[in-house]
This record gives sequence, C-alpha cells and structure tokens, in this order.
Amino acid sequence: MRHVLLSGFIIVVLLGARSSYACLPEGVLYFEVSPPCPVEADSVKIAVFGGFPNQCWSPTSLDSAIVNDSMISMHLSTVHSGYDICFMQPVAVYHAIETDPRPAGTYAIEVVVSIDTGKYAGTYICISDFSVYAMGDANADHILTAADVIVMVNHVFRGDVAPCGRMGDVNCDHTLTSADIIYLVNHLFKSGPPPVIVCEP
Ligand SMILES: [Ca+2]
Ligand SMILES: [Ca+2]
Repeated sequence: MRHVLLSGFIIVVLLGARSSYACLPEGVLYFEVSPPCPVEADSVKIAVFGGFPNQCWSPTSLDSAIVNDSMISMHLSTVHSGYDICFMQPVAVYHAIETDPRPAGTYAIEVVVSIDTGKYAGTYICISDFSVYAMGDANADHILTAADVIVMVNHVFRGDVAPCGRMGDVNCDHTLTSADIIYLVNHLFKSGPPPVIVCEP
C-alpha cells in the first residue's frame, strides 16, 4: 500500500506542474502538450508519463514514435518487475517526442502501451487529440472573428486572463497590447495583413 500511495503522490505533483491530458485507463497515464497552446510556427512536444499503481508495471520504454500529417502515435512497453510480490517500477516514467511546426488544426494522438507482467499480457490504447492554433485565435475556437478581438480587448484593458499562449500577439513583438488589437481589427475588417506567424527573436 505504501508504494501505491507514493505513486499517487508523484502523479499529483507532476500534474500540478504541467498542463496535461488524461489517457485511458483514466487517472493512470497522462500526456502533455507543450507549449500548452501551440501555434502554427511552434514545434510541439508530446510527452507521456505516469504508471499503473495497482499493477506490477509502468511503461518503461518508448519503442517507436510515428508522426504524420494527422496523427502522432507513440508505442510504449513494459516488462515484468521480476518479483512475485510486485513493487512499483518508477512511476515518473516520461517519454517525449517533438514534432515539426504544423498547420493550425486538430491532431490525433495515439498512445499504445504493451504490457507483460509475466502473469498478464495485454495492450492499452489511448486515443485523444490536441490542437494547433492560428495566430490571432485568442479564444481558441479555431476561427478568426470579432470574438477574438473582444478577448484581446478584455485582456488588455480589463485585465482578464490572457489568451492562451501567444495566440493574441498577432504583430509578433512578444507582448500583447492595443497594437495587436488594431492589427487584428485591420485584418478582419479592412483587409489588413494576416497575423505574423514567425516572430523575430
Ligand atoms: Ca477565434
Ligand atoms: Ca504584440
């Protein structure tokens, strides 16, 4: 029991530090996307971590990672701990891959974990998704509209929570100000230039 409680504690600590998604079986495996709200020019890091606190295993190795235009697929595996009375293998298992920048859209992520405890063998599959956002999509609904301008206005002039990531920084000067609001209004309503995707350092 002691190691079970410890495992749960470690998972909670990890979750507190990251923006994460739960995989199935829920509450056991997680994946995280960083940056939390990637935009078109960002490389996207996908990481899987966690473990099965009531079993004799955790995902111990990343056997393969497949990245294509619509899906990121990661295959992990584990082996028997070597003990009849199982002790947890390290729960803070962490495997990550990084993709090239990709167009705005929603991408599937598949995590396949093959296990073999010596007494039980099987496969767990987690299917979920994550989004890459267009610059200017400040409300993260995947379209550029006046609603994005309103979110930015509320942030700049009322102090509301900032748009996720750098999506509102449409002039790419690394800050979100009234200049970005003017830029996006000009684009939406006066045929101004589109949001800048790749910022100068
Ligand atoms: Ca939007
Ligand atoms: Ca800006």
